[in-house]
Amino acid sequence: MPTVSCALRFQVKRSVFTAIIGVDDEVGDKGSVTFEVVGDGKPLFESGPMRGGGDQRLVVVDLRGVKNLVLKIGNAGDNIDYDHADWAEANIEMSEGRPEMMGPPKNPPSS
Ligand SMILES: [Ca+2]
Repeated sequence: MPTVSCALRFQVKRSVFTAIIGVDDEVGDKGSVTFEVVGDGKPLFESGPMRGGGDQRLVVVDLRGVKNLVLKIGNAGDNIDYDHADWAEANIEMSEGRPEMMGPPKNPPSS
């Protein structure tokens, strides 16, 4: 399954990731995606397939002890047509400091 990843590195003990996930309204009821939050290689959240047309969820993930965070988007098993995935209002609340971006996605989407 093609995925796009965004990776962050942490240096603090306590942090929480929150976002509202869903397919962007600009594609109407088209598109299908999956969202995954991975901490230090372990899945912390998996949305399952989400479709366009208003399907959205609040995600709250405790990142206590996590040093490397990866946010992944998948095509939900079909294709990437209209897969405009949003991590709306994405926020990382940290006890101190700020996350460090680890670079561009390593696996760009393919059709
Ligand atoms: Ca799809």
